Amino acid sequence: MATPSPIVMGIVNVTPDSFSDGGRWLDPAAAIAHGLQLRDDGADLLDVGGESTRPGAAAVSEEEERRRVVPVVAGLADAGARVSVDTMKATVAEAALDAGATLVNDVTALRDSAMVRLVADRDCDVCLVHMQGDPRTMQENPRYDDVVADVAAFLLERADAAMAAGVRRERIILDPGIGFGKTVQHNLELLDRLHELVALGFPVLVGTSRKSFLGRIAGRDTDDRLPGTIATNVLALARGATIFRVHDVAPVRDALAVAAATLARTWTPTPDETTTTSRTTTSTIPTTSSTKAGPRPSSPSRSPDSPSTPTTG
Ligand code: HH2
Repeated sequence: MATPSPIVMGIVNVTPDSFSDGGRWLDPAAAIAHGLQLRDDGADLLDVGGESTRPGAAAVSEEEERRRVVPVVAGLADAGARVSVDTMKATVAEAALDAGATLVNDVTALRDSAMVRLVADRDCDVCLVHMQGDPRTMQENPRYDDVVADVAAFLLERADAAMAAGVRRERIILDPGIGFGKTVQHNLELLDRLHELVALGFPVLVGTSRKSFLGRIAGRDTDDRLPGTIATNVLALARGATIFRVHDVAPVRDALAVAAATLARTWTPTPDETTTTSRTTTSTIPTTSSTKAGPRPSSPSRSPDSPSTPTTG
């Protein structure tokens, strides 16, 4: 099975309280400069959010969220960047689409009927994210029968509902919602069996960047979770994920390019090398589709006392 080349989504949080970079890009000019830096670092897409989804984050009014997000979306879109808006509110999504966003990233998977209508009417891309509960309560003892089967059933049901409301199939992206109502064990299970979600037939987005389960495993604080972020994104690529939502674009982009070349067993020399070598290649990384994904070796059985405490972030 072939999957498209990795698409890197750079995170632009215009919030005072996001779990890893809250307050750093609250000023619109700083947020736009940061987004453009991420684009220069290799982001294909910039995800602008004005409300933190971390457990315990303060609720944000529609007006305040629009005030944070719209100038940044407009500034990035005017500079030619491809922009998505990370919001649960239809009015914010609408204002962001008006300002130039082309993708709605909704961690509630279009729970609000106004959001479904908006996405169908505007014929924009949409990311449907799995979350158990809501951001305030989601980490309070999350439970599943089989986390992968439960998440797959939910995402398929939401995709069907969206299509029934007029959203075109090719507009839909699925996301298992790493950290959204999941224990460490749930996150690991979802990542290791990600190919089961890829098999649903929609592009899959993963968001592991700097999340707390990486810190729990490696014993690292938020700022020191890049190695775990890279490891999980590379593993997700090998299982067929297409879009990678990250804070640290440049290193993840490099890791994904090398991983994709390895999986495809082919690569494209940089322009410098083209002038000094006569090497020929059969595909372009990252713009062609040749990554191998799909069935993978069976994993070792988990010990019954694996970490299962709910995590945040
Ligand atoms: N994770 C976060 C926010 N939005 N969207 C998708 N599609 N997938 C994710 O995994 C995802 C997401 C949380 O990360 P971050 O934006 O860095 O933090 P915060 O919600 O605190 O702003």
